[in-house]
Amino acid sequence: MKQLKETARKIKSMEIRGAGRIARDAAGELLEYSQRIANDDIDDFNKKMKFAAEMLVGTRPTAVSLPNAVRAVMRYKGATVDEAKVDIKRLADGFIAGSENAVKRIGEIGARRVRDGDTIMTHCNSSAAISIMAEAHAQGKEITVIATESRPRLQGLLTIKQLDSLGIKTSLIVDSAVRYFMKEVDLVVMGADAVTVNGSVINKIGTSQHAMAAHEARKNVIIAAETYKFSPRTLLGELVEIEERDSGEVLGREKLAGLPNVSVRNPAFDITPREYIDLICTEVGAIPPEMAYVIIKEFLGWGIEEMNSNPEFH
Ligand code: RI2
Repeated sequence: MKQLKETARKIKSMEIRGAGRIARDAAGELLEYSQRIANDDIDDFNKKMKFAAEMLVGTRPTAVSLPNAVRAVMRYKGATVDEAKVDIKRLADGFIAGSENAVKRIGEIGARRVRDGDTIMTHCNSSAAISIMAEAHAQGKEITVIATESRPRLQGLLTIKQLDSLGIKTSLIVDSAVRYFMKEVDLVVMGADAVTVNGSVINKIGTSQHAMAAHEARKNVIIAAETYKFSPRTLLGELVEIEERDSGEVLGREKLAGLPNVSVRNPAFDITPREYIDLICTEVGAIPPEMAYVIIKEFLGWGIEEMNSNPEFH
């Protein structure tokens, strides 16, 4: 229980972050938690697993990869605790390996859209988006990257360090300079925390500004997103909740003291409508955003009939 709580805390505080990593770590935690349950009573075991699943899913509301990963593991079957543990291991290991492969495959597929000499703009810190840039670079294409700081958490600094270690030339810019630099850009590549059934993309706050500026300048926008970032619940008409984080991330609490009329808003994500997205690059292929439904149904395995009869979705 202590370790479960610690993992949940780390996801909430963003020590563990990035939609893909959150999903893999949640699956890994469910596996480890299950193996630590000593009780032989299957009903009690199932109850404990459900409790752990709910705790993990409750940590961050927007990244759909998190409930999708948890759901993938919680599909386990077993008449006894031992059987259940074996099945959980199979499912969790399968999810984690599949996720790692997916990020690699997205790199290979996405790199085909990158030409030698391209300048790529990116936002925040997405391992799937970086996989595309890394693969293009590994193929010998000379690319230059423009990366935004991504306030308030400055994940852009992680991106420039990763790109630098790969030997990719990168410029860091402030978030408000996106439109200013768009004329120098050939391609915008960003990640996703969630993709809805109508092909809208939810990603780090500011993503929609990148996409709109790119659209205005007639530059292509590629979203790098594994299939488990597509949201089955949106098929039932639900909206993806946008996480609003602590205002202290923006200003620091102390700076607000003595300003009784001021508040700070801090949404972590925004929604980019599909008209501003040229391609979503998944591990099963590069698709137009209009094909999001097919991914949810065919590759995530959740059809509307199954969801209607599954209490987890209600
Ligand atoms: P990968 C991150 O969210 C960013 O919004 C990033 O674009 C997205 O997850 C996907 O990241 P946060 O955890 O899965 O920083 O591609 O809030 O690494």
